[in-house]
Amino acid sequence: MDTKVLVIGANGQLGSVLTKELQKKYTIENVIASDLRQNEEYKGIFEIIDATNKNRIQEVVERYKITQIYHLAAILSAKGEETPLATWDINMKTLFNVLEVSRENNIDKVFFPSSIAVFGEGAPLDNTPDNAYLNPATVYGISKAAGENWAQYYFLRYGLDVRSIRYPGVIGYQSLPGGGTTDYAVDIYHKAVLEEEFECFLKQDTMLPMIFMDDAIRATIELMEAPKDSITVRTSYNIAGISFSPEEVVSEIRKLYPDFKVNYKPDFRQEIASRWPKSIDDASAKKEWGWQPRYDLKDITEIMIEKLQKKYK
Ligand code: AKB
Repeated sequence: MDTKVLVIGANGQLGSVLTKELQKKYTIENVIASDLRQNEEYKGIFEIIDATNKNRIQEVVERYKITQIYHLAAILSAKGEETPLATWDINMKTLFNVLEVSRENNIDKVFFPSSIAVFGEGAPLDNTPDNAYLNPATVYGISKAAGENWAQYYFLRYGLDVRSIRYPGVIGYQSLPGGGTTDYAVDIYHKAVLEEEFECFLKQDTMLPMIFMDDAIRATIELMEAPKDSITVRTSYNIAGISFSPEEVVSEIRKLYPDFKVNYKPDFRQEIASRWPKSIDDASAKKEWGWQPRYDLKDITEIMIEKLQKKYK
């Protein structure tokens, strides 16, 4: 039987890029993109799905005989703090709907993205291991930590093959993030290329784990392709790209834009960032499914600037 993929949250930062990569892999007819709103620019099959509505997910799964679901819809760390209870409801309800529809329809594989936001003060800040203590301080982090455990529960209890990665901040030129604490690391490149001043909501020395979009997408597909019995972590895998602080990105950018100006105005997102790891230990992902990042800060900066220069020309 053909692999038929449903991507929920396909208009988002990761979803919009992942969907195209999945189309390359499985062909355009075998990938169904979905989100709350139609994406006029999208080339391929698109369905409007509000993932809080289980029946709607069921309809699409039945109609296209879906075999894999990537559930990318969620409210992120900074945005989630505006409405904590609504964020919990949305992040959990959508996950339960996906897990239940997947169980009821014998879906082959499910992808659930987790995040470095699952870590809090109880975890070491440097080289944080997969199995560190989880006491997240944002509602987004709490929902991801709970989600990871539910992913494992569905695997152990029902044999549902749910796979998950804890993403660091994702940096790409193709799409914009929305509502995250790591978003500055994308916005800063847009401002540099537009030759505008950048106001940074984190302190200059705030080190956070980040990953280039191409690495993040490749990691996702590699994990989903890995043989089932090579996967021992059924909560979520740490993956690391690189770690850097705002002042380090600024100094890379200034190699190309020497007059680039930045003001540091830390806000509530500084509090969130200061509880997150500075760097991640991803030894299990490397050992079990061969994960290896390819891009460092210099590569990322060169590619971001080159691509955004073309975009804004
Ligand atoms: C956020 O900043 O909330 C996200 C994440 C690290 O999960 N980018």
